[in-house]
Amino acid sequence: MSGPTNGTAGGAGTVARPAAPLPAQRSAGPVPPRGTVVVSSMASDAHTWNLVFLQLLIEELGFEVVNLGATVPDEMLLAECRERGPALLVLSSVNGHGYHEGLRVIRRLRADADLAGLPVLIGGKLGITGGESAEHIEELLGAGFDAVFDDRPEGIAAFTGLLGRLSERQAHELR
Ligand code: B12
Repeated sequence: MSGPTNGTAGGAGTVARPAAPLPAQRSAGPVPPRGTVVVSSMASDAHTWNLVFLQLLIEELGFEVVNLGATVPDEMLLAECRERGPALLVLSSVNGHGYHEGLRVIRRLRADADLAGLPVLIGGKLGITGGESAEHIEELLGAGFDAVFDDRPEGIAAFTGLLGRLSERQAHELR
């Protein structure tokens, strides 16, 4: 059989569909953003789709997102946070160094007079063995993270629930 089938507008594989508005477009109106969230990886991590995923998810929840991208050196991360004064910093790591890098970065953030009170979350594949150990998660929390999201299916729901309840003011009250 030749010729276009239903919905086919052009050559092979080109399918025309009515443009459905994205959820964010549907609610586009004079709704002020709920605050700025900085999303970042840490110095060793070259993965990027985790960051794109987080940006879209957090924007969907009504926040403005500044995505610093992959392999962000500590100094740059701290400088960006100082300059932008976000409501929240979300760190993502999937390459297996997240536990070690997370500890280093949160200690630097908490030692910085300007950033000691910034709410900071971390998540992803934080170790090399799948689920991170309870001891490591406790250590990350003890070093200053406000929440740690291990790579489990319920992690995204918990993260979304937490951000869904936050306004900028509430984010500052996390600590
Ligand atoms: C694509 C890819 C790469 C590409 C990345 C390209 C790019 N532009 O991003 C390249 C080839 C560069 C790469 C390199 C490496 N990779 Co790689 N990579 C992958 C792969 C196949 C897909 C990752 C991806 O894009 N997923 C899609 C995104 C949307 O999902 P995600 O990253 O899994 O993130 C999800 C969750 O982790 C979670 N999440 C992430 N961050 C956060 C943060 C918060 C707050 C929350 C709530 C949730 C959350 O939400 C996301 C959506 O569900 C995975 C294997 C896999 N199938 O997952 C390996 C994988 C991540 N890579 C791995 C490794 C080991 C490496 C290397 C070290 C390999 C090497 N020896 O060189 C290097 C590291 C380079 C570096 N310096 O970081 C391992 C990590 C092992 C671990 N942590 O246990 C994986 C899991 C493969 C494996 N099974 O061994 N990689």
